Amino acid sequence: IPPPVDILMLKAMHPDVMAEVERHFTLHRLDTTPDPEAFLRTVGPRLRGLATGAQAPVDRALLARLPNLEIVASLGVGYDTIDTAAAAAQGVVVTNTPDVLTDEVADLALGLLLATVRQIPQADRYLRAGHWPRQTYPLTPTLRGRTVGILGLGRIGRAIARRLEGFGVAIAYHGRRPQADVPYAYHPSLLEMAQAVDVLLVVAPGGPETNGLVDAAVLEALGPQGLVVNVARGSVIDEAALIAALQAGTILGAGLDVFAREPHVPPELVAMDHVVLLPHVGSASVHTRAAMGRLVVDNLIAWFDGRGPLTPVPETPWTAVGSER
Ligand code: 8YV
Repeated sequence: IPPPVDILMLKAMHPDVMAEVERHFTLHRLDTTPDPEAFLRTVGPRLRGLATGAQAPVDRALLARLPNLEIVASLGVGYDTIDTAAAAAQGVVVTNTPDVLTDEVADLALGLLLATVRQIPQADRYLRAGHWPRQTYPLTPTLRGRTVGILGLGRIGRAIARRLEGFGVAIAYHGRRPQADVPYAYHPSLLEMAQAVDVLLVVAPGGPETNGLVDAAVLEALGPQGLVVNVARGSVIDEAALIAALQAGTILGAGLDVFAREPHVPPELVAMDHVVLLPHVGSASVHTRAAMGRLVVDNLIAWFDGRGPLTPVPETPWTAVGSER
């Protein structure tokens, strides 16, 4: 029987994920090792797999310390913190956890949109503060009559659009290319879409290609009734421009699940009452996080059983036969 495969974890993951990894492999934790430098020097060359949550970056420097690494199994659909080019160059396959979180994130996006436009958290705070007996809550803006523009019509964007169909709003989208099989209006330019809609729902992946895509001009084009909802990555929006637009009333409000420098949330946002702020909880239900964790472990098991990765990312295409345990 070959010795168990050595797997590295950068930070603690969900206890169930860690238990499952330990059931099949030898688990090493970088965050609890007293001398990470010495650990990487001595154990680094033995490590063949890496399991990670998206928060801990997997960069070129780290990959270089793991010369015999075969697979990075990442928890989450987004993998902008992983240097996939460096991984590909090193022959390392990267996997993410698509599909299993699509409906959960889409549900949250709709909840956040409704919370933002109808001021649900604000109304809750109003009631708890005891204001209701003195005065009814002020009338709110509405979703009625709006056109929602989806930035990034991928798996999650489509799931959001399907839900929006039930809400009776007009739907438009922007992405790199039009998609033949959807009935929604395609805008080749984000700026032009922003002019045509009054809700901008951000679902595009993070990374250099989308960095700061939603800038001051796009926000201004949304107009004074405009709402921004972001369930993707904080980096897709120019956060300073968003704060300025919210302060100036260039747009009406925002619902944000993600921020540029998590878990840091700019105090300017916290101070404003016309924004709804969530601590990156899009996929964070017990049910969905369990499914995501399962898929991380299943990717590792499949790979080391020689079956190849289950859900490799396109940047590290997998063609050869996987490694055997
Ligand atoms: C998680 C996410 O918060 O899937 C993603 O891209 O942002 C979330 O599901 C994160 O990946 C967990 O580490």
